[in-house]
Amino acid sequence: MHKSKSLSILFIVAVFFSASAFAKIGDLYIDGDIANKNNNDGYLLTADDFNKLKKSHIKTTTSWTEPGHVVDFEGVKFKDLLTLVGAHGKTLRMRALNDYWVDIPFSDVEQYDILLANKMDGNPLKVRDFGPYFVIYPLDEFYDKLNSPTYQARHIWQVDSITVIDK
Ligand SMILES: Nc1nc2c(c(=O)[nH]1)N[C@H]1C(S)=C(S)[C@@H](COP(=O)(O)O)O[C@H]1N2
Ligand SMILES: [Mo]
Repeated sequence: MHKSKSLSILFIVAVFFSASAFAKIGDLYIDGDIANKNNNDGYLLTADDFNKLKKSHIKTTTSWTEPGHVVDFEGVKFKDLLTLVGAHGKTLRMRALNDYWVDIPFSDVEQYDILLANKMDGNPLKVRDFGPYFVIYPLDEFYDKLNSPTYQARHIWQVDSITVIDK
């Protein structure tokens, strides 16, 4: 093999490995007031890691999906996620790929047992349909309490990071 050719292969391999050090779609980064860390100051869950966690479901209609169709959302309950990272705090600052962010109080985790969904009717959520992660409340079950702009705004989709805040 020519030296220049093997050098260019080496270059491509180097670029590939360095690119893998950057965040990928489906990576979920949790930081802030957490006891368990696996990546600098935070906990990095790749899409594969997420898929290995215990799955839960919320079945509900939403104002973003087909009217009248009860969607089967699958994902990981916040309770389980917060246990995994050893979260201690009062607020979850949720951020999305599009730089939208919203605060969700821990009391919602207790009261509504909310879900970080990555599947809808069995299909993985793509970025174009709310993926990689979409916060879901049991909207039909608590319609009177949750049918408000405050809770609509907490239904953040395209989630990619969470900061646990102790205030
Ligand atoms: N990723 C992301 N999620 C988001 C938003 C956003 O801009 N980006 N807007 C929030 C707000 S403020 C509301 S009221 C609802 C809006 O949903 P709609 O744009 O379908 O009406 O989604 C919430 N989730
Ligand atoms: Mo909103």
